[in-house]
Amino acid sequence: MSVRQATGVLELNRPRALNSLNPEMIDIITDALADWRDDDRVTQVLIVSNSPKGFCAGGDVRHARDQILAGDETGVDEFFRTEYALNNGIAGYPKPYAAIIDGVVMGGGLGVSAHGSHRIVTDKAFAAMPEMAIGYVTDVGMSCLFQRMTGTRGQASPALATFLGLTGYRLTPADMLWSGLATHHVNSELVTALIDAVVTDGIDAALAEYASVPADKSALAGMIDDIEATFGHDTWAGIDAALQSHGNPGFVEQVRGLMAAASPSAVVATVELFAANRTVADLRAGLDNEEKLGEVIRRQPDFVEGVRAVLVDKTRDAAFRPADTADVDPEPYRAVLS
Ligand code: QUE
Repeated sequence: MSVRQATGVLELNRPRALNSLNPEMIDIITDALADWRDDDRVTQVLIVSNSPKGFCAGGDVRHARDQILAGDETGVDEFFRTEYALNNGIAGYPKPYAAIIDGVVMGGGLGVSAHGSHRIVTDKAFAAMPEMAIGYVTDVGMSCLFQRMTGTRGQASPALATFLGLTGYRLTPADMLWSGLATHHVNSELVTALIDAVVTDGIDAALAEYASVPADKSALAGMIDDIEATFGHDTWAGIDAALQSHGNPGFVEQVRGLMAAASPSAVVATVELFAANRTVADLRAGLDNEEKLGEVIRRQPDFVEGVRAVLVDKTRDAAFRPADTADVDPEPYRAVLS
């Protein structure tokens, strides 16, 4: 973290773990934003990655798993509480907050970028919320924000939001601009020049000079009719039934493929979360729902098992229990949501 002229610059720099956010990084970002909020010498904030491999892979869920295995569930609760407080602070930040995403951004990485005023993606960027594979729920405010984004499409879609959370679909730069996850696109080779221009000229002037239109069209835009026809339900049972009777087998096959490694409990819980967060008053209330549901789901075996299979052993052979969504009771999840 540094101040360059009037820009507070946050640099994610834990390349060996693809910048996954640990408690120390969350604290450093939180404290820097608090300092700069009332410092008249700082007029804007920029968050970037020092790693050529990407922006940020998510929260440090391996560490969270180790803590749970050591019996410290409440320590993990505290980590997620501070992370979600940071997400909310970014959404309400009184100064421009710009993220430059030049590679992968997932999970917690979206939490420290998507809530900002400027989400700049390069041609190398891609985004996903892959929590279903680790037995966790869509979080860091995205179960709320996804449902409210309008993008160049000009219209919010709760069905699209639920699709993104349940499938972990990888959005391309064109998908991100269309859906509203991104606000601007810049060619990857121009990132260093863009950062210098942000510092010397300000974010908006720099973007007026460097922003461009991505080469590809949004594939997600071509899927929206299928998504609206199937994912606009308040329960997994409703979505599953719509998929079973849907007239486009190619789309259904794509969805089943994307969800093949999903935790059944995580899927059922996440649909309940999206339904609850469709109507919450603000992001903070949406994060409260994620926080409460997260505390329940992290105490079920799928989280430890999913993180093991995806990130520790990397065998992708998670044995989730229950193994079928039909055997998951949504009631304990509903009970903590408001
Ligand atoms: C779901 C997640 C995460 C994930 C994969 C998922 C996540 C996370 C990482 C990750 C990726 C590469 C690393 C690393 C962590 O992957 O939160 O240390 O090198 O941090 O399916 O939520």
